[in-house]
Amino acid sequence: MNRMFHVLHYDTIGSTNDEARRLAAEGANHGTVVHADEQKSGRGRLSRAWYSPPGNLYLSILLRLDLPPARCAEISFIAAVALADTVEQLLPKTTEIVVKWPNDVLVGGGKIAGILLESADGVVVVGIGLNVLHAPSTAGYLTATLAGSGGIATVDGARDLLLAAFDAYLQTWQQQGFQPIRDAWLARTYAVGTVLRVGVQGHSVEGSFAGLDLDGALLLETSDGPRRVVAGDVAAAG
Ligand code: BT5
Repeated sequence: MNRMFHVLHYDTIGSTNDEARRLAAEGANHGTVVHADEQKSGRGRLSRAWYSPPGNLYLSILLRLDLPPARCAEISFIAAVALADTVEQLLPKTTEIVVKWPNDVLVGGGKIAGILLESADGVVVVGIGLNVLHAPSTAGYLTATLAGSGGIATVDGARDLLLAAFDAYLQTWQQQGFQPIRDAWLARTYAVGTVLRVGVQGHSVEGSFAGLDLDGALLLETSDGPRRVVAGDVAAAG
């Protein structure tokens, strides 16, 4: 087990992010990890639900980083590249693994993991769900699991790989800043020029992918000129 983290294990929980935030309010240390076998009210972004039956990985990492709020988003890219590395280690070498802005990891085009970053009172909680055995079948939306993609993985094995990768990227980030994380993320995402459709506050913006800004914002080249997107969902690529 990784030295940086102190893992608290729960059988069933509402949401690991809620428990991590509760523990943070009680003064829990940097590096506390809440890991649950199952969540009854797992959350995605924007109050969406996260399908959380037993058999997958659900955890939240509590970080005390003394970070200006504007830099918090960088942590979700640390989580994304750590997840992508973890998945890569557990799947056949030829598997297509792509990170999708802002916080998804796709295997063969299906969403295998999600990241929910929350921050309050100097604490950042990094919630991560990784599908090991189960994924929801959702109309018009591809999902993936490690087992269904040819992987051999236990939940605890995936957790330990993920925490080790997260720790390594976190250290790199603390020593060298966002640049190497941004580079690692860019190496795993769409080619520059790929046409993306992005949902931004209820409407759709289309443009070609032009990279990631220095703060993690998505850069698009649209028919109206360059555009920065700080929050939204990439709906389609190709
Ligand atoms: C996310 O939200 O992708 C963030 C998910 C974070 C879940 C972790 S689990 C541990 C921690 N504790 C929590 O309570 N949450 C975190 P978003 O980008 O909004 O995507 C949510 C959408 O993904 C849903 O609306 C569904 O369409 C889809 N979805 C739900 N469950 C899924 C699953 N297990 N696998 C793939 N897609 C899923």
